[in-house]
Amino acid sequence: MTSARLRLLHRLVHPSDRVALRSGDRALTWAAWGDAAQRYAAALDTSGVRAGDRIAVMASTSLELAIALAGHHLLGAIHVPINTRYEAAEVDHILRDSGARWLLTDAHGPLRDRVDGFALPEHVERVVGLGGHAWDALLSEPARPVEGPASDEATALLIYTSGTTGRSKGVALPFRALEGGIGALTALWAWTEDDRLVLALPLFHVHGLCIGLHGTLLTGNEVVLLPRFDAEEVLDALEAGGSVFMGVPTMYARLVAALDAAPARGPALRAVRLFTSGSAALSPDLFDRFEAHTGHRILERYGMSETLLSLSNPYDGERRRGTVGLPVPGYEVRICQEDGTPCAPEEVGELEVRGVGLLTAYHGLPDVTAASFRDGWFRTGDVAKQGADGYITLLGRRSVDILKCGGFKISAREIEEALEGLPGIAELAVVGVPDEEWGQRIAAAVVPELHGAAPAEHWLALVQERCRARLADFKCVREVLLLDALPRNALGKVQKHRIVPQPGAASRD
Ligand code: MLC
Ligand code: AMP
Repeated sequence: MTSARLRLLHRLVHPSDRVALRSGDRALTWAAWGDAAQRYAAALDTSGVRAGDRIAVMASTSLELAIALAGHHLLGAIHVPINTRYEAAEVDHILRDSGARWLLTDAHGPLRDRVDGFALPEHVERVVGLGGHAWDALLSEPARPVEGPASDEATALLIYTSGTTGRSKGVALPFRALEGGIGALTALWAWTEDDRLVLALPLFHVHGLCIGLHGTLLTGNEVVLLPRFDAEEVLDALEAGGSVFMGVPTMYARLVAALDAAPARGPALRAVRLFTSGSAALSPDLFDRFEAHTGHRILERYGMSETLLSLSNPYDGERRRGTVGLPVPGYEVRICQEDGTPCAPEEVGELEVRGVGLLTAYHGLPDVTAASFRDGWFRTGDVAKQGADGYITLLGRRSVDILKCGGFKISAREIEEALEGLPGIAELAVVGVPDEEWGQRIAAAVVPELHGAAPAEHWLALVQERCRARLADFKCVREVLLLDALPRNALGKVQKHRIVPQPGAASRD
């Protein structure tokens, strides 16, 4: 019996001359991907990096990033992706918490300039620019077999995700989850070697990284890597022979806007085999408008960094708009009341998941890990209901402190902490306002010390200046709601659900 890790990587060690990856006008065959990854893994080994050591990767999408990922898996070094939009404090936390030994980044350009401005913790021994001189030197090492971990429970990825507290947590995903969970999903979606995936998702979250690159490793399809999402470029790549596209709803909103502007492009997309959506709720309106343009019913599915993809609409059966479908093979789900009693059909409760794709632990947080499970079931924090026919509908999150903007998970508490101590502000609470394009828009409810002292624009400018200095751009407050006091319950707890305007309601100022 081979291990999950070897099954995940088998196409790299028994390679072919078919194209695996494309980026701009460059292409890499399976043979070239496998050779480069083996050279890099050998060079890591020679440098003293061992299985279980952490390598942080804060780098733009590129062929080199895919080589690095595969090299890490060959050796069993843990790949720690970092959002390329993060600022110094956010990166510092991940580097320290993971204890990363190396940091891979871009060889040059704006991201590299930003990284060069960071003060790195001492345990980061090397910073390597992908595609630069140091990288070339590593890849000049002759390929040789390196011994990776045999256990399916060895950690392959440490993915940082926001929680209800300010600090992000590292989700340890083992080879078992990647091979089993993603393998089941790609089989369900009938991915084959003949598919060409158009991948414009970032490669630091499970949506782009795990389904996109690990799905490709398992299936042997071709990937067109796009460095960023641009609706026109995605349409071009699909028209040029792409067969699968995966996106977050904000991307579909932009694709529909592009098709509204150029409806003649819609029929060409009928040749595409599959469109999937996830990471945030796809509105029924968007689903319908996309179908009207292209004839495609988007396959919506549900996942989490901690569980990978546990629910999916069927590939062959009915793709029901507004639902996330049925359990992926290898997963079980249940919906429970607060005390753990299973809900009846149509009754609303918390979604719990168990199965092949689950994390082993939150890195270094045994108590938090234990508290996230109930009787072996992972508590997702998502609120859902299940119809009598099994289809599951998501209704939101238990915590108002977790926001999703453009598919990025954001902690309201982290933003509140960054905004502490601003002059003239007595109280402040961060909330998500429903937004058609972004899912949620970040707003700050502000109670000034002196009422009427300044208009909302003043507070917005103040708050945004602080956001820009301390947080990634996508966590920036977009709107200020001026209040006389924050609504509180009898115990003094802020009741954010009383602040958030409902869809269609006028925003307050
Ligand atoms: C940004 N803008 C906003 C905004 N966010 N305006 C209003 N509300 C918001 N929330 C503004 C910016 O200030 C900017 O304005 C302009 O919109 C463009 O913003 P941007 O952030 O630069 O856009 P872009 O780079 O195009 O990013 C959009 C996106 C990106 C959809 C491509 O958000 C993205 O890549 N999302 C994917 C995230 C992802 O992969 N999630 C998966 C998590 S895994 P200006 O004026 O500055 O130009 C997971 C599990 C699972 O969830 O199930 O998959
Ligand atoms: P992340 O922690 O970034 O992996 O985000 C996981 C969260 O994204 C889930 O807990 C859900 O709240 C949300 N999510 C993922 N897919 C969907 C979907 N199809 N519909 C609604 N929310 C989703």
